[in-house]
Formats: sequence, structure tokens, C-alpha cells
Amino acid sequence: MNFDKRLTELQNAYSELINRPNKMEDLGNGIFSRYKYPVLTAAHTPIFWRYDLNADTNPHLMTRFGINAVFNAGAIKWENNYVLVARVEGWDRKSFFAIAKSNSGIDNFIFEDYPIEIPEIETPDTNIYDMRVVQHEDGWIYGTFCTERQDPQCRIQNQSAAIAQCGIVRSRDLKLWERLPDLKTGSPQQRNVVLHPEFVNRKYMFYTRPQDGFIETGAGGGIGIGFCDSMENALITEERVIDNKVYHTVYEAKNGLGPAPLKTKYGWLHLAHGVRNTAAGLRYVLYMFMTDLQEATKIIYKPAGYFMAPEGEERIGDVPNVLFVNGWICDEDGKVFIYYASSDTRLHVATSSIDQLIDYCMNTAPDGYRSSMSVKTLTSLIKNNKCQEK
Ligand code: M1P
Repeated sequence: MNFDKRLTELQNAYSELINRPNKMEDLGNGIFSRYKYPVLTAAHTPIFWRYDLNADTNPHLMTRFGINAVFNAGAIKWENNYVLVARVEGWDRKSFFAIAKSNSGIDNFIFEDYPIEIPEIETPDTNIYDMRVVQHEDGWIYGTFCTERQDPQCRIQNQSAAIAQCGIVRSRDLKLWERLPDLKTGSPQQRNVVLHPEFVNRKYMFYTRPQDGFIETGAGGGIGIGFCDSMENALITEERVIDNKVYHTVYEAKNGLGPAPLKTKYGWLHLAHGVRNTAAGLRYVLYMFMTDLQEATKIIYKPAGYFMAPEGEERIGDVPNVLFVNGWICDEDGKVFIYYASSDTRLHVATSSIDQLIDYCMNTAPDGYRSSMSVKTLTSLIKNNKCQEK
């Protein structure tokens, strides 16, 4: 095919994709509303990232830098834009971060021309991913992300053995990012580390996910908390798990906090992922809980089961049956944009409101941990509804 013709076709397809209006689902579950189209996919990355656009050096107009997936994005409202710090993964399996902005929050996300340059530290990261973006009350915007390096102990026997830890960057403008030393904790592995947006007793508070192995939690696991005095040398000497793995729940195998919590008058709203094992492999779903305003480490409400689970196309992708979230945005009017990824492949949006999410957390029965308790909850709901019929 002629170079110019192919280029025009690529440009038309890209333009159609990024200008396509999104549509809210019709009925939904009353808790949140999904949108029909993913907000970011590999095809949303600019054409000039993927192709050498010079006909002399790329006469077939072939892909020169393949993008495999765009998913797990941090999110922040900045200068009236909905800003996503997306995990972009190349054909080479390496992930990096890139900013995409929209003024609706539900569609027309456009990537900035260049990916974010995260400075390396003494021991370079092999792979970086899943940034949580937090506007902290100290005035900085922090990004906490997973930095993965090969496990030096297993270099010979096992090329998959890795160590995950928490990298930290900060910025004033989302353009220039300063790298700080990695978070230090007593845990051999850390992923899903989130910074609480406010000081707690004049300290920085982190949500952690201590783990023994790269994939398996071992004796570790659960959502932990830890405090530190400074972000320039973040050191947690004591980690305490506040939300454990529990037998026969959706977070039986492991869990991890999603984005930083949202403050409401009734408590902090949290969105997290829970993992269980099945015959078909791990299944990742999202769940919610609320913590106390005065005692930020105390869980006060936790609805049973999942808040959101993979549906339809969401089940399909590089790592099937996975929903993962690390970004949400709350508007001043209480509208909440939840940016969730499916099967480590693409990013979606669902909308809700602070009122709906509070109602969901406060008025959905907690897990009774046994079938008979679930039947009791259901029976009481049915009886109440039957009474109203009379
Ligand atoms: O593949 C599913 C997810 O697996 C990891 O999450 P967790 O640490 O809880 O197992 C992360 O690597 C995440 O990026 C990925 O989406």
C-alpha cells in the first residue's frame, strides 16, 4: 500500500477513536454506571509514538515501537482537566507512565506528546507501573508506584523471580518529576503502596501491601499502614495490617488499596482490589470500605463481596478475569469518576457520586462469612419488601 494512503487511513482511524463520544449504560445497579467504550487503549497512543513517519526510513509504514496495552492509571483533576497517569506497556513488556487528559472525564482522552521521564536511582528499575497520584496537604503532588527489579538471589535458576518495592516521585506541575528514594519497610516485597492525602499526627501515612513473594503473599498480605516523618527518606519502621486476607471472601488470596481515599463527612471512602484463586487462575475484583475520620486506621464500614467485577469484554485480555483500579477523581459537586482497568489491557470509566458510595458502604450488609448469614441478610430484605407490599 502506498505510504501516504496508509498514513491517511491510520490518522482517520485514530481521529475517529479519540473523538468518539462515550455512552453511559442504560440501567446499571444504582451504585455506579459503567460506560460503553474504554477511555484508553493501546490504539489511543499517538501515531507518532508507534510509527516512524518518514517514508524514506519506513517505506512500509510499519510499527516501530509497539504498544501492547494501556491500563492501571492514577488520576487527578488538574487545571480543569481529568488527568490520567496511565501505565503504558510496550511490546517489549516494559511499562512506563504517560499522561492523557480530557475535559469531560468520560471520553476524548488525548496523550501528551511525550511519556513521563522518571529519573532512575542508584539501582535502576527494570519495570515501573501502577502509579497512585496524590495531592498531599504538604503542597506536593506525589506519585507512588511499583518498581520491579530482578531478584539477585535467584538470577541463575529463575528468570521470573523479582522484587517489587515502592518508588516515589513528586511534582508541582505534573511536568517535572523529582525522584525520591524508594520507600523502606521491613517487608521483602511491596506493591500497591498509597500515600494518605493528609498528615496523621503530623506524620505521612502510607497504605502498604507487605508480601513475602512476588506473586504469593505468603505469611504477609493484607492492606497495611505505616507512618514516616519525611518523604525525602521515607522509612516505615512499623507496619500494621488493617484489612486482612480472609478465608472464603473475594480477598482471600490477596488484596491491595486502589487510589488514595476520598474524604467525606462520614469517613474516608476506600476502593481496593481483592484476589481469589479459582480453577481458571486468579480473579481480581474491586471492593470498598470506609475508615474513621478521627482514627484513619479504623475500618468502620465494609460491604460484603465485590463492588465491581469483570463483565463481558472486561474478562478478556493479557491477564484475564482482572479488574484493577488505582485512580479516581471526585468533582466539587460530588460526582466520582472511577478509572478501572480490565484484564491488564485497557482502561474504562464508571461514574458514581459521593452520596451513592457512602450509601453503598453504610447500608450494604457486611460479610457474615457463612452461607447461613447471607441467607439471613437476604431474608430480612425480602421480609421488609413484603411488608411494604401490604
Ligand atoms: O495482573 C493483575 C495485577 O497484578 C498485580 O496486582 P497484585 O500486586 O495485587 O497482585 C499488579 O501487578 C497489577 O499491576 C496487575 O494489574
